[in-house]
Amino acid sequence: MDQPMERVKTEIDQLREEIERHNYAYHVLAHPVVSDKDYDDLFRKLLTLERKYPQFDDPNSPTRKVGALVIEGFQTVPHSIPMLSLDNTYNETDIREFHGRVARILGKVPFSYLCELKIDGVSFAARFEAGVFVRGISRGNGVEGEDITEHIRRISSFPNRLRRPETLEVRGEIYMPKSSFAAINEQREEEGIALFANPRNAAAGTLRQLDTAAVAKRRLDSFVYHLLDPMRYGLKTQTETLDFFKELGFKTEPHRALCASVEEVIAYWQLWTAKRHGLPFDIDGAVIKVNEFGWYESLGATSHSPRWAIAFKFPAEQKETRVLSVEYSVGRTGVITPVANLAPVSLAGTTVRRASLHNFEYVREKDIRSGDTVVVEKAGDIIPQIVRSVSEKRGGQETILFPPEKCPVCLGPVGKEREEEVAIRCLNPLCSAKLKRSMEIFASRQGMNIEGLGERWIHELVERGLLKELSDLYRLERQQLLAMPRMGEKSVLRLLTEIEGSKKNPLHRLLTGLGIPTVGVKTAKELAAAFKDLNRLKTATAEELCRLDGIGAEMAAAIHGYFQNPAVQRVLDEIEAMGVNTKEPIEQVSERFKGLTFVITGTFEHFTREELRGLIEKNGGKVSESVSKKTNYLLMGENPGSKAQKAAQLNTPIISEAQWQKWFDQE
Ligand code: 3BD
Repeated sequence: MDQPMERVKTEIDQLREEIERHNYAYHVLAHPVVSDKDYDDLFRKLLTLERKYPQFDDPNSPTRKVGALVIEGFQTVPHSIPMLSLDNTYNETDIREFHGRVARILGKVPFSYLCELKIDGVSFAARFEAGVFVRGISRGNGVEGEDITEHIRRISSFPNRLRRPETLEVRGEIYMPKSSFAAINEQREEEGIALFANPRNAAAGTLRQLDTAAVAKRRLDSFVYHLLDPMRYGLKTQTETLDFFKELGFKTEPHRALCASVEEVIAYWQLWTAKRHGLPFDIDGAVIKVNEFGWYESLGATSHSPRWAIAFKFPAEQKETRVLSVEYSVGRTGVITPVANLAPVSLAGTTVRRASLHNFEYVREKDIRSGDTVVVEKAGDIIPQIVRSVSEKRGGQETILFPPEKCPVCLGPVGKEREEEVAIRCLNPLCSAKLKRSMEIFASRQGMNIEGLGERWIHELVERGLLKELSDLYRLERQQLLAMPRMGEKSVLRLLTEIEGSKKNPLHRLLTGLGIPTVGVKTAKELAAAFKDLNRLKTATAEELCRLDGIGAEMAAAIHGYFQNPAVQRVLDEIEAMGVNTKEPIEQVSERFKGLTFVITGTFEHFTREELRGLIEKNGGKVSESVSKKTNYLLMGENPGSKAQKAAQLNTPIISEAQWQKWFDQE
C-alpha cells in the first residue's frame, strides 16, 4: 500500500474502533459517553470513507449494524457439539430433588450453584476467530441449525469484534425487549397483520426474515451464558466465565446470584417470581447451574440434558374476570378490532380493564362471548390477552360475537381487502373514524406537530363537518373555530398559528404524518433525505426505494403502492395546494462554498451529478444550469458540452474531477 492509502486505512480502523467503543458504552453499559450528534458525525465520516474506499470493506464494520442486506435463504450448519436441552421443574419439591441428586453424586465436596435468569428468547451459537465474529447459528434441532450470521451482526449490543483476539464459541439467547415488542404489535394491529403472540415469537419471526435489516429495525438484543471448552481459557467456574464474557465485550444478564445452598436457590426463584414483571425483557424462570466446572464430568448428562443444570420455571400469572361488553373500534386503515371491556383485575403489576380480541377469527376459535368469564394473562407481560373462556361458568345470558355487517361508526360497507387477510375493514373511504385516526397521526408530535390539536378537537371538528379530509385542516377559519364550545379568542389564535406554522415543516414530518404503511419516523427521514422533494418520491419506482438503507422489498412495495393510489394522490395535491412545504431542507455541513456558484457539465467517474449538486449545496454553495459572469467554477467531467466553451470565453476557472477530489481529500 502506498502511504496515503495506508493513512486512509488507519483512519478507517481508528473510526471503527472508536465507534465500537461508543456502541459498547451505549448498548452494553447503557452509559453513553458522547452526544448523539458527535456519534452521528463519527458514523457518517466512516460511512463516507467506506463508500469512497471499498477496498477496505469489512463485514464486521459498525456501519453494517444498520446496513440492509437481503440474504437468499438459510444454509444449514452443524453445531460443533450438540446444543443440549434443559430439564424443567415448576416447584420447590422438584428443585430439592435435583439438589438431592447432585449432592448424592458429589458426596462431601463443597460446591455452589450459580442462578441465572432464564431469558425467554431464541438460543444461538456464535463463533469467533482471533477475536472476529465469523459465524452465527440458530439452535435448530440442537444438532444443526441455520446460518444467521448476518442477523446477529446487526444486533446493536453484539460485539462483532472482541476486545481480545480469542478464538472461541459462545452460546446465548437472542430476545426482543418488551418495549420493542409492544411497538411492533401496535403497528401490526393497525396494518391488519397477524400479531406476534409474545416477544419470543417476535424474535424468532425476525430471525427468519431474509431481510436482515429487520433485526436492527425491530431492535433485537442478546445475552451470552455459555462458553465451549472453558478450561482452555483457564476458567474454572461459571462465575469466572461470565466475567470473562464481560471483559471480551459481550452483554451478560446482570441479575445472577451465587448460592451456597438449595434454600438460597429457592429464595432467588421466589424473589424473581415476584419481580420478573419489572424487567425490560421476558424471563420464564431461572437456570440453576453447578458453578464449578470440575464437577461436570462426574455429574454427566442424559441423552439430551446435563445433570449439572436445571430450568426452574415460573408459573404464568393468570386471573379470571368477566367480559362486561365488547366494542368494535375502527383504526386509521379501517381495520375493525373487537375490544373487550373487562371487570377490572390486577395482573402482573397493573390493573387490566380492556383486552383486544384482535379479530373475529380469534373470537370464533376461542369461542369468547360477551358476558363470559374468561382467563386473562399478559402476553409478553405487557399486553393483556384473553387465554380462554370458562364455558362452565356460563349462565345463558352470554351473547355470541359476530363480525359486523356494517361499519360501527359510519354504517358503511365492510369486507376484507385481500382474501388471506383476517382483518375486516370499513371500506368507506370517507368513514369519520378513519379520518379521525388519520388526523391524529397527521397532527401528532412526530408528524406535523400541531400542538393543541389532539383527539378531542379532532373529534369535534370532524363531527361538525369542518374536517372532511386532511387538507381541510388548512381551510379552518377563525369564525368557525370560535363557534365551538370552550374555544376562546386566545386558543383559536394559538391553534391557527400552530396550523399555519406546520406548513413550513420539513418533508419528513409530512411523510410521518401521512401514516404511510410501514413508514415510521426513521424511514420518513430516510425517504426525505434521499428524495428531497415529495414530487420525486411520488414517482419513485419500487426498485429505487429498495436501494435505500433500511428499506426492503416488502416496504418498498407498500410505499410505492401507497403513492399509486389515486385517492392518496388527490389528498397530496390538495395539501400541496394549501401551501404545505413538500421539500426537505438541505442539511448544511459547512460554509466552505458560501457565496460561490458552480456549474456542472459532463460525466464523472466517482459521482453522479445529483451527488455533486448535493455536496455543493451541503457546503453552502449554489449550482446553476448555465455559465455566466456570476459563475465561480465550472466542474467539468468527461465529454463536456457547450458549457465548457462558454467558460473558456469568460475565463471561468475549470475544476476537473481529480482536482475536486483533492479538495475533499485534504480535510
Ligand atoms: C437462558 C438449553 C446449558 C448450557 C445447557 C446449561 C435449552 C434453550 O437464559 N444454559 C441460560 C438460558 C438458557 C442456559 C444452558 N442458560 N442451556 C440455557 C440453556 N441462562 N434462556 N438452554 N434451550 C437454552 C432450548 N431451547 C429450545 C429448545 C430446547 N431447549
